Amino acid sequence: MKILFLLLAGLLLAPLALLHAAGKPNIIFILADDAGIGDFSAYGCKYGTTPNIDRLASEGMKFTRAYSGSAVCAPSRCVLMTGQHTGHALRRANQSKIGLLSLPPDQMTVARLLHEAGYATGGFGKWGLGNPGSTGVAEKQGFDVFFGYYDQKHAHDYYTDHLVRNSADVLYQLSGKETWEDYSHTRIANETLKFIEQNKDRPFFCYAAWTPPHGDFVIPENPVFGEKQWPEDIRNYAAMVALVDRDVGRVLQKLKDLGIDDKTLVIFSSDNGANPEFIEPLGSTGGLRGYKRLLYEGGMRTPFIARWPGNIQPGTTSDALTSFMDFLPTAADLCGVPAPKGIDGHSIAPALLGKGQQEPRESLYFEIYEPFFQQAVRMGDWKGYRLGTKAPLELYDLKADPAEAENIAAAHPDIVQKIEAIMTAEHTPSPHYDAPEQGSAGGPKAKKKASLPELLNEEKPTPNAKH
Ligand SMILES: [Ca+2]
Repeated sequence: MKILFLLLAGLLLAPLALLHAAGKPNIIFILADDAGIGDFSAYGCKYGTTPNIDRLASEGMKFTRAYSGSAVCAPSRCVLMTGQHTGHALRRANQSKIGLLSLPPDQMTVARLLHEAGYATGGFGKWGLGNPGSTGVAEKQGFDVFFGYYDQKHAHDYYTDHLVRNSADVLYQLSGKETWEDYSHTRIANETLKFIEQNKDRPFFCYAAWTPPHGDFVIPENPVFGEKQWPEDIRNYAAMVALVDRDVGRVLQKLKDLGIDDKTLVIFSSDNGANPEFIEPLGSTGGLRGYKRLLYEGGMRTPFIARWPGNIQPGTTSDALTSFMDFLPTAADLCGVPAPKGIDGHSIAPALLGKGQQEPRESLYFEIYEPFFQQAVRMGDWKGYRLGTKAPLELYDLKADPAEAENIAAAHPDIVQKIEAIMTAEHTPSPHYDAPEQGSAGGPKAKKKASLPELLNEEKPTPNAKH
């Protein structure tokens, strides 16, 4: 009887233990909000250093041709969670004709997939894919726990009197002063570390969707950039990037302290490109054209670094063409479960681990309905961009012209035709947005934005882009 009991107990415990025994990693995805590729020294930052993120790169793999899911928050996060690109995904702008769109109850997400594979799942920071009361809340989308902001507007407030845990408000007595204790990121980073510690003995997925350096541009103290003669927003933004880096360091230290370094894949990235006000003073878009909301490179080319000691070769670089849609199938691959049907991404585990054959990628497709309908395709070194569906396609050779300065469409009608065909094939109509032919529009807020000529006039592309 005793032996039978031990056998049964062993069988019950086996799946969790086996996951680690088989080399299936904990997965920590740290997502900065609105940070540009030029904000990080691993990608050539001009104004400061991010030593902990540099360490991720020197101990792991840095991707040089990685893209976020979109050029604004909600669609980018939707792509990350669902593995579908923005031609198929529910969220294709922050807003829609009918307001906020919540993920439906039957949505497959990376959190649900990992949860069903036996992982503990926790999210910390900004969710943005369903507010409390909707079907889209994180705890109905595969997370055991989500702590932070469910609502994107709420996430602007760093000195808030409440955060949200699994749809319930967590109330705080604020001191009325701008202290680290009252600063929301302090609470969110601490909860991130606590989750890692609590789940150290079992496989876990930690989605650290931290809110800095997204505005409001406020921080309790600014020892690094406080003396700079920059406008306050610029100084604070730079300090918020440094804060993200500091807390990447805290996560790495925690993994070391817990002895789970070699069981843990850490990925660092940002959800979309930088805002235009940080281009000139800081070079936050890394010399690329465009910025947040535009499907030029500066709006969506993203830092993407992955570290898994003993499994990812340290100090390596990958030029694999990848975007956030690849995260779900990669996670599925690493934990040994089949990727769901109906997704657009593919696993980049072969590139990460240097094992097997990485499936080549012909092209990446993007669309966005904010502030105007735009489409973009990356195909090899080619980049096609189109405003609306009627405007002529702009074509750039990113190898020769990384800043997308010279439109060479007229010289390459065959490439233009190929890219237009991809745009037609990958776009599916959505009932939640105005028809692309109308040239706009992610809902009432987006319609109040500046016109595109005004937006483009703010651009200051520089010809010496390296990424
Ligand atoms: Ca964002």
